[in-house]
Order: sequence, then C-alpha cells, then structure tokens
Amino acid sequence: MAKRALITGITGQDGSYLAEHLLAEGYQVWGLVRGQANPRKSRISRLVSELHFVEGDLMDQVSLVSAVDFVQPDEVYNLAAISFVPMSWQQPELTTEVNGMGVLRVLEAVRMVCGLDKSRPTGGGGIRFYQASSSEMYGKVAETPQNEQTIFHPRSPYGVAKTYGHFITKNYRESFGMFGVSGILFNHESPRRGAEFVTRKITMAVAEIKLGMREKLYLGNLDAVRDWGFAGDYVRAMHLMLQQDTATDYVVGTGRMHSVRDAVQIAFDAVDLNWRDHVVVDPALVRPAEVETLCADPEKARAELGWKQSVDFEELMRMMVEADLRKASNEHKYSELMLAGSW
Ligand code: NAP
Ligand code: G4F
Repeated sequence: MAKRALITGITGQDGSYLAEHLLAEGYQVWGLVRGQANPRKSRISRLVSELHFVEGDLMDQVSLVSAVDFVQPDEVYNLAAISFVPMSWQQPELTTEVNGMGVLRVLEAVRMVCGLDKSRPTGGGGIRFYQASSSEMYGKVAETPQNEQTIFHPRSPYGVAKTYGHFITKNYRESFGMFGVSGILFNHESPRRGAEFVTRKITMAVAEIKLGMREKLYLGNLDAVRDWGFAGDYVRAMHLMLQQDTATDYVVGTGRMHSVRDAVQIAFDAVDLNWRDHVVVDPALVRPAEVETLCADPEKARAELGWKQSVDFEELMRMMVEADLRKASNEHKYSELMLAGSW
C-alpha cells in the first residue's frame, strides 16, 4: 500500500515542491488547506488531480485532530506558517499563534490520533512528524557557520515563535517517544517564491525593468548576508529526515554566503543591466532588528542523509530571472494586445 503523507502549507512554495517529490516517490499525498474554496492553490494547480485535500487551520485544534484522524497519515510535514519575517512585527500575536502554538496543535493532533503517551510509547511505529524550523532562530549568530549545536538568539517575533516550535517538537520526541524531527532550513528560493521575499522581489523587478515596464527597485539592507539554496533541493532533505532509523534534527543549507547586493548584481547582470542605475535604498524597508549574516554547516545532513544541493546560487538567481522574464513578457504582450484592441 502507498504511504500517506499529510502536508500543512501545501499551497506554499515548499509545499508545492514537497507534494511533487512525494508523488514521484509513490506516496498518496494529502494537503491541509484552509479557508472557503481556498483561492491560493495556483502553485499546485497542475497537481490538483493527483492530490487529496482536507480542511483545517493551525489556529483550530479540533480541525487538526479531525484532519489527522481522517487521513491516517504515515508522515506529517508541518510547513504551514506565517513565513514573512517583517509581518511578524506587524502581527506578533498571530505569528506566535500560528508558528508557535500551531506546532503544538499539530503535535497534539498526532499524539491524540496515535494514542501516544508514556504508557504506550510507539516510537517509530506512530506517525512521523517533520517541523519546518528555520535558520532565523540563530538570529544574532553565536558562531559561523551554524550547526545543530549552535545556540539560538532569534531577532524577530517570527524567529522566537519558530524557536518554540523547534523545542516543543524536541520535547514531544523526548516526552512521548514521538518520531518528531526539525529541519533547520536556511533560506531557499525558486520561481515559486512569494513576491515579498528579497530574491523574488529582485528577479520580478529585473524582468519588468528589462521589458521597460518600470524603472526602479526599492530595497532595504543590501549588506545582509544569507545562505541561499534552491527549494526543490531542500524538500528532498525533509523527506530523507523522516526515513531515518532515529529521529534527530538537521541543518540544511549550502555553506555559502552571499549578500543582498550580490543577489542584485547577479540578477541585473543576467539581463545586461547595471543595477546602480535602478536600485534605490529605502530606509523604511530596513528591519527593526536585523539578522545580519547566516551560513549553514550542513555536514550532518550530508553525512547521515547523503543530501547535497544540485543548484548553486548563481544558477538559482538566473533561473528565477528567466522565469520572471517569461511571465512578465507574456503579461506585457497580453496588455499590449488589450491596448491595441486585438484581444
Ligand atoms: P510560504 O510559501 O509562505 O507558505 C506558507 C504556507 O502556510 C501556505 O500554504 C499558507 O496557506 C500556510 N498557512 C499560513 N497560515 C496558516 C494557518 N493558520 N493554517 C494553515 N495553513 C496556514 O512558506 P514556504 O517558503 O513554503 O515555507 C514553508 C515553511 O518553512 C514555513 O513554515 C517557513 O516558516 C519555513 N521555512 C522556510 C524557509 C524558506 O527559505 N522558504 C526557510 C526556513 C524555514 P495559504 O495558502 O492558505 O495562505
Ligand atoms: O528574503 P527575506 O525576506 O528572507 P528572511 O527574512 O531571511 O526569511 C526567509 O528565510 C528564513 C530562513 O532564514 C525563513 F525562515 C523565513 O520564513 C523566510 O523564508 O530577506 C532576506 C534579507 C533580510 O536580511 C532583509 O533585511 O534581505 C534583506 N532585504 C533587503 N531589502 C530585504 C529587502 N528583504 C525583503 N523581503 N525585502 C526587501 O526589500
């Protein structure tokens, strides 16, 4: 019988790649979706006929118990979150509810459905659980590069809530013998990345500037440094973590550092434009507390999971620019045809 996976956050960037990966691995894939006639399935529209959906929300415990009970999954991937860091200063309570308490609610749903408790530890026999932890937890970094032992110093309500989600997952592993793992993933991007994140914001702007649709790109801190990889590579690591004999946490990243300025340079170079003619620094986009640098030490994931990335940063930025050029030029042609009255 095919293994069943339940993915929260299936409509997000990672959810869409993970769904594709698990389908290719022969899984029956279920996505938890929220809201009425969820309008945000565009990333997975190609897959809809192959996927199954169940309704639920990380804010609603009963809906999660019902979803897990209905699906009876072998593996649960908890990817749902408010994932845009600046939003966490605007809505800290909601962010804490979804990214912190939401993890507890999913763990409780798994525990209740499995009947996991101290008198009946099921260890690997229960539902395996993946938590989407984040390198944002390292925040004001204690050392470089960061590994599984590096202490956390989160710098945003997002990072603080993710740190709670990380430790409650570890606690359920230690308290109830649950197979719960956290992947501490560093930034990963793709043509499906939300438009608010810096790489996609840059590649969309580069495409539109190249096509003459706009002149300027407004950015915040150009000196911030991240370890950026390709999302399609990172979902393979999530899956591998749940196939191990023992539950433990892993750092996933490339081990390479680039600044926002580097990202800008690569993207503008890809279309033969000089970024200095177009990029404007807007102080309003600088964060109240910045994570200045992040860099992964992914040695444990490489050694124990056999994981490695297939796309480097330069290729990733060019892939995203090309995808946004195609998209913007189709939209541009469409609007020109509309204006010419020939559509
Ligand atoms: P994303 O594109 O923003 O997707 C977030 C998903 O969460 C969406 O499917 C969204 O559903 C869902 N969601 C939000 N609030 C929810 C709620 N109350 N109940 C149920 N679902 C809810 O994020 P991503 O980039 O794919 O990231 C996936 C996960 O990895 C997140 O937990 C993120 O914090 C974490 N992470 C990401 C990165 C990265 O670089 N991408 C790095 C480290 C960790 P709707 O479509 O209904 O809004
Ligand atoms: O692309 P970002 O918004 O990603 P950030 O804040 O690093 O968070 C992402 O990665 C985390 C893993 O470390 C995830 F947990 C999280 O869910 C999300 O996926 O910003 C990257 C950097 C920041 O230092 C920011 O200050 O880019 C800098 N930046 C400079 N100008 C900008 C801008 N970021 C955005 N979004 N927009 C700007 O105009």
